[in-house]
Amino acid sequence: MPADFNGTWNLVRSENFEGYMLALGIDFATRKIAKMLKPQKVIKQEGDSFTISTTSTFRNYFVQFKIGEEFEEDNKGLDNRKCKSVVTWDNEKLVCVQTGEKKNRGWTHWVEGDELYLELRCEGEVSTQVFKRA
Ligand code: 1AG
Repeated sequence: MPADFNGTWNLVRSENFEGYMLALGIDFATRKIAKMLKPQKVIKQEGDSFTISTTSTFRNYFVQFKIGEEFEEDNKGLDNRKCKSVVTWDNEKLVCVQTGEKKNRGWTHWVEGDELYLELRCEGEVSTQVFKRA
């Protein structure tokens, strides 16, 4: 029985988002704004189909996928690079591999109690974001 990610989640803390953004080549001014943000995620899960919308006062990001089906991801409003992405289950965790110009790029989502975790990876950098149910 896979984990239930459905719901509205608010960022409560994050680690090394700066390092992750540096690995993606995000400019200084954008990093200064981005690291102050408290984004909200709304996740809709129906079986193996997901939509994840991340909103903030600065930028918004929307991604839609089915487990195991590769899709073109354009990271619009983030680093604007295109990737071929695929999300799979690793037990109760959602694991996304984002193949493109940047090595070792991807993310993992999991739920622990009332918290949603997002680990973001790019090259040698790992950032962790923690969200709580709204
Ligand atoms: C995300 O992906 C994407 C949203 O959660 C934020 C995560 C990383 C940001 C990526 C690169 C930084 C580039 C520019 C910074 C500018 C704005 C930050 C905006 C943050 C709110 C959108 C995982 C997601 C699954 O696909 O949850």
